[in-house]
Amino acid sequence: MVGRWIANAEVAKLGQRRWDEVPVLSGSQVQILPSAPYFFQLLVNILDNVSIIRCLLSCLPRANGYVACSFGLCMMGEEWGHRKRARAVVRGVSSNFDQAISSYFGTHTPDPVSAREAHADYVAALREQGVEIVSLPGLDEYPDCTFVEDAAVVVADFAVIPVMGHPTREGEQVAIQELLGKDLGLIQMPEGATMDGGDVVFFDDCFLLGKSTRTNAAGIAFFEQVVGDLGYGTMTLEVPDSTLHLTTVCSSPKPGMLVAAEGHLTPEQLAPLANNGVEILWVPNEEAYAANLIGFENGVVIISADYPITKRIIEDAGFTTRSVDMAHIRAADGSLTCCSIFY
Ligand code: CIR
Repeated sequence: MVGRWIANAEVAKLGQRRWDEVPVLSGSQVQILPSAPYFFQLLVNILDNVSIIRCLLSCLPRANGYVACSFGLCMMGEEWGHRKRARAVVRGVSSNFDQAISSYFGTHTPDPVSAREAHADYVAALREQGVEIVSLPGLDEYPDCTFVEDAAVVVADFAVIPVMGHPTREGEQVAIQELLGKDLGLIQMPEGATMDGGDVVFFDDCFLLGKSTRTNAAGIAFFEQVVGDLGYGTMTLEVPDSTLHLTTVCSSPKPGMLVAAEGHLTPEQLAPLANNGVEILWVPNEEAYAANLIGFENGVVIISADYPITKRIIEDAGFTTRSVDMAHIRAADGSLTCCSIFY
């Protein structure tokens, strides 16, 4: 049934009227959905109208001009149940990692050998937390392939396959799509829309979405509709051009809590969340890179090594930290969350 909701989302985006003609990707195949019974069509229409109202409300102008919120988003709680930590897709470092794109945090030429060592420790840190690792081989022809987060976004039992925002990275998605398609339904973003998974922060009942140089308005609109039909809210944040992705400077160590980097995001932008009871830990601009971390239900947070202020902030908040030296991953603008897709 849920798959049909997704089909309906695509109908609206693609301008098609016959919902049973909409292709939904599953594995490497395209399936044509069967006709729906009348009562289900009725239900879909009602949901559609709810979606339209939500959409209209999200278009209301905001005083600070930065934030657009979906209606009814983010019932913040301490509930871990929505977060997936059982398995993670990771991918080896390309032998051509020295040609990876590096325009933000990267300050020196990426080195494949050192990056492989860092990646191995990263994978070890995930395994220590009981995560089952599903590892794909690195690809010579895709220097950035280790940053799998950008290639797919898991939403409940589905994976949204975005049109990635940098053209050199497009082919990275093929193997990831095939792999995730074995366990999840696949939803392909239409051409014209762009999004990198790095612009999506899952926050339990809602998704925080970064509008960035990689993620455009159409990408956000498509994603909003897909997750809205699955019962999630969204909140869009303007990512400054000085910042690659939203996850680069914002992550969530546990439900109800965000870590954000000063100088990249502002308290005004996050005020709708803070006003809703979300606790926000700010890390100073000079440690902005460390705002990207991975939390686990047992209170362990994987953090990047050598950011002492952030380490103290996280530990003072009651977490136990596990540091990974990310310097050689950072050289290609990659952070902790970029190297995995949890599902
Ligand atoms: C890129 O520019 O696409 C890669 N060099 C870095 C991608 C990092 N991914 C992420 O923040 N999610």
